[in-house]
Amino acid sequence: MLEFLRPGLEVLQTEPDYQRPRDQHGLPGGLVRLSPVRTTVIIPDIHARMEIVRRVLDIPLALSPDTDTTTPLLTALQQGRAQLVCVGDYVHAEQRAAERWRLAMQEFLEGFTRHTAMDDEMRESLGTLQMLAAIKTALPEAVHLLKGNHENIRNREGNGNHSFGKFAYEGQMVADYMEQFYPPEVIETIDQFEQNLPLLAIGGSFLVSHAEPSRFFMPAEIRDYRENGEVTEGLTWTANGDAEDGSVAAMLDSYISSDPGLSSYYFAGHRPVNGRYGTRADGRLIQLHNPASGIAAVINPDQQFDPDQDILVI
Ligand SMILES: [Mn+2]
Repeated sequence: MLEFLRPGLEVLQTEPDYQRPRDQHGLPGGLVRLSPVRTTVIIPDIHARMEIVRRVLDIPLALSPDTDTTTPLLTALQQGRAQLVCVGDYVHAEQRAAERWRLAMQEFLEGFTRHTAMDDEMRESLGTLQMLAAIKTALPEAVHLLKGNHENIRNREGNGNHSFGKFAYEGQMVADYMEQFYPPEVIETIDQFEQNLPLLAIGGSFLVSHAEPSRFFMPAEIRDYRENGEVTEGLTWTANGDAEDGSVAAMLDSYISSDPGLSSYYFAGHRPVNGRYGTRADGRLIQLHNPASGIAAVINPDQQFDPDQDILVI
């Protein structure tokens, strides 16, 4: 874990100001400015599905509209022609592992004297983090990992984080498991990695955050997110129906100055949808997280994004 997470953390802590404007203490802030000329691929909640990370890198992109040839995403990232934005929630298997969480819960209650179910969960969760840290380290300016509400290895309460429990006491079980089986240095490095993830990506005609924005946030508030837990909470935890009316429209109108012919969209994960996507906020918020399949949104610069064509099952 340290071999992958330490370099990943180093990259996050030293992101250039043009891409992640620094906060008042000189640390990379909560905003990511994406390249307006690259094709963007947005990946919703991965939730410990390591195979999704592998499949993402193979997504075929049609980078030249005049030919039929496609370029795999990994190649396009390496060539500086594409950028990848992951919306967070890298850890904690969901419904697919409900039975395993039930078994792991029993192991937790017995103090992990047995821990085979939990070992499997942790292999997938930590494995996913490891893969993403490796990709971020290899391609720092082309890959952007946003923070989700599950990125909370110590299961802390406060500064925008909450303890998590859905199929079991996932947050507490992971925190206890880490304390029992990993040295403090590993936990600290993962914690720091998570706390250094940004919250909002700004593209030419779109915005991306983990959850629907709970209200309008000014750029300076998001830049200074480390000091204001309400910003982290408001961009990572918002449930359907909990955002202030007009928050998505206000964000898009304020952050995006696209050409008047193009409609702008706000992309988020967090709340599950059926099929490839769901919409809220008068169709301006596109929700991408389908726990049962791999989803990717592909946005070509200077082309109108069409949810029915440009959201893929991978
Ligand atoms: Mn979430």
